Amino acid sequence: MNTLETLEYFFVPPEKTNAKCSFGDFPTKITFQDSDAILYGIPLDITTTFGKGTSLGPEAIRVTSAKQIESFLLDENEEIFEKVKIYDIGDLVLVNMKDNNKYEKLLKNNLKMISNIIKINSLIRKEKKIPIILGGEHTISYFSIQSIAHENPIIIHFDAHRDMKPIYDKKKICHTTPFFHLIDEGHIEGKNIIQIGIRQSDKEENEFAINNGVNTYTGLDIHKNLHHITKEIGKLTNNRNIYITFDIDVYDICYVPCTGTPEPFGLNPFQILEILKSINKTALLIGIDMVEVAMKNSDYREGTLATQTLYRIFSNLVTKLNL
Ligand SMILES: [Mn+2]
Repeated sequence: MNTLETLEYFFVPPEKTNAKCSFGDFPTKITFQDSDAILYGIPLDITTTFGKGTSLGPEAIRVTSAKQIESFLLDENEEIFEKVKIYDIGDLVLVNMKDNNKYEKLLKNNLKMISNIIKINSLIRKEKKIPIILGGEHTISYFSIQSIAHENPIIIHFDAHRDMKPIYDKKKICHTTPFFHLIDEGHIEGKNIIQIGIRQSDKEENEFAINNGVNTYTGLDIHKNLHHITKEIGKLTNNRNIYITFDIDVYDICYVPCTGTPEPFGLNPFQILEILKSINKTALLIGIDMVEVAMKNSDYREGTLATQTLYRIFSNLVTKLNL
């Protein structure tokens, strides 16, 4: 089996997902071989505790990217599908309630399914391509970041929340715990994480972050000192591999009506754009997850916001080295 055949085993193809279309629906069809980035969805909504709806995240992003949003970025004068050739491989197969009548069994089986991210991303990186994951809840980053940890990246974590609890709701691996375990198990050092837009954390998480040297820029810091912060981000990302984990709730509550735990005092799209532009041009993008995107009552706004954010990441970050 070649790499594509091995990968396809894990996925439902894009046309068979709820969206019934590929990400972007770009005019030129990209083959796996010619692609720079491999995109896949994980419609996971199992450990979320407050609002539900992240299982519809990949659908919201695929539909808006294919049917609503131009792939030409007016403000960047750039055609995205010419800059980054994206191959959409579909949605990761998950187990559903119909096959697992007990919640504990459902949780265990789905954690097993998403642990395949490590193998999937390793295969993608071996082909020198960039994995792009559409979530789905933030739990997936625990596996995705492990898969690229040996490449010594700096993790740029956009979020309203630290997600550094050791355990939550009796669950060790869930949507509020990935960054605690990534540090605690030695996958990533705190100094190699930049948390941006944070405004919710309990006392223990905050102490854990400080004690481990996590670089933190709160929502308020960004509101007051964006210019200074962008300079620091430029320095921190000099000559580094970059992995972006983007929780849509980094945006202010007024932009994200569907995600599970929206918070006030958040960022606006122009601030996000300034921060993306400040990432050093010597840095190389090696992976992305766009998580906690949700949809309720056909409200596609978060799909739109997530797609536009992904396009700005592709436009502003270096995705291949000119060797
Ligand atoms: Mn969050």
